[in-house]
Amino acid sequence: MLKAKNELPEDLDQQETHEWVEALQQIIEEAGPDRARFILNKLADKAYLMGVGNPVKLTTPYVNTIPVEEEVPYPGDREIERRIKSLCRWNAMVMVVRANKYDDGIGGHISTYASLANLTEVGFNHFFHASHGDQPGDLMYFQGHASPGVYARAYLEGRLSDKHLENFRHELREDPGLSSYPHPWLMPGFWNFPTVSMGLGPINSIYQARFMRYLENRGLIPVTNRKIWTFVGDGESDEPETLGSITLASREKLDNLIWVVNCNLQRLDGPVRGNGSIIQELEGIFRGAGWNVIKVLWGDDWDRLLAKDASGKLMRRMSECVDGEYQNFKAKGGAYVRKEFFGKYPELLELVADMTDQQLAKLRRGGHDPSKVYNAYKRATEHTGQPTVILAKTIKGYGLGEAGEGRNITHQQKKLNEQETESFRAASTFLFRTQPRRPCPSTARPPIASR
Ligand SMILES: Cc1ncc(C[n+]2csc(CCOP(=O)(O)OP(=O)(O)O)c2C)c(N)n1
Repeated sequence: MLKAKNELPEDLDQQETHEWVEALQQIIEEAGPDRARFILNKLADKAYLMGVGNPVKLTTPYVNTIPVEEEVPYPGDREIERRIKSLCRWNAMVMVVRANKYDDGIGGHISTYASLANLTEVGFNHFFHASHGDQPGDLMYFQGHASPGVYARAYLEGRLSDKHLENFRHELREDPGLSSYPHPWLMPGFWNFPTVSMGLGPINSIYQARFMRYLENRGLIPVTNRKIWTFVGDGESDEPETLGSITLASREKLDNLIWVVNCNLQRLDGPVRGNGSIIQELEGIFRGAGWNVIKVLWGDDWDRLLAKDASGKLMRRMSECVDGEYQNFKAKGGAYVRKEFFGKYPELLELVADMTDQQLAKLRRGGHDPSKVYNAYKRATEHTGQPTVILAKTIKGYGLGEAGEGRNITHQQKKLNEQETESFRAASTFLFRTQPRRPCPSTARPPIASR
């Protein structure tokens, strides 16, 4: 059998390890983290000179970057926001399914937005600024094939009509339609940038942030707190354009730039890194390039387990599993998670002895937890001197249940049968239409084009 790439070395002398860790703890308690950092750097230099190689890792353990004690409470109304998000996910899904029902092969994507919904909704509700007063507004680069979700949000805001949604991917019809992917020429006043050719959004966002700094520094535009937000797919990070200019962003200290990598661990036709970890790989790359890195991997239901993890085995297990295994955990249910994830160490089985299989299956990934995402965005917007990348772990096809959560076919999903649609509805909690159909507004002048 193939050996998993993340397998950690065994601790050959636990007593000795314990003494070193205790010594470090003592330094932090008595002299603070700066002193601890100094000593660790000194040790790393010494080790290098003594032929140990470079023992310093660019990656951190496979847990959230922001400790629970440092989180702020979520400021929004979770219930209302959950309803809005559910409606967006549902409307995005039916928009694509409906288009393909009446026009077989018209295309579109369901699962990308299903994984992204929480990441964009927390942003829309709390962080993204439209232009108003002196604030020129943030600039947005969205994952292109998540466009149905952005349309669904605009529909709830009253910016798009029923006809727009019915004519998804039919913008040349007489009635107003919606372009498949973001493009400001096709939908002026709606999309800021064209993004679907993977890699072009990310690299252009760096140039955009750089150019805006250039203009600010020369007094050509006012200095504001305007941000450039870029949503990137983890598969997209393999495009040479995506990572090609990231050192420019850190060299120029572009703290007006925030990237959110939607790490659903899948690309078009399979895992992004089946036998490795895309999140850890990206963390090393971005940290090495001088970016501020924030990992959002686990939802709050894991906090209780991590707090009880006296043996450290939970963190170890989290770090040693590879992405292919994580996809299996999502696709194969709670009993499988108990056996294959927690079952590796007796201490972990004990840790979840009071939980049902259903509860285990529902343990959330960080990218689907509004509070974890809120805290990451808050940190990112307050961070100075560096660009920030948020690595958010999500599930492709979140809410699709049997129809596709964490399955490799998910990307191409455009149709759902009745049973699959019902299970999505149950997961979404709210129905597509809670109100009678509105009459469609006049189509003579699409509202989107006039904004
Ligand atoms: C340059 C380029 N090559 C291929 C495609 C076709 N394509 C659309 S989505 C996709 C996979 C995207 O995977 P990922 O970036 O991980 O995003 P996800 O949908 O999984 O969130 C591909 C290959 C494209 N849009 N652009």
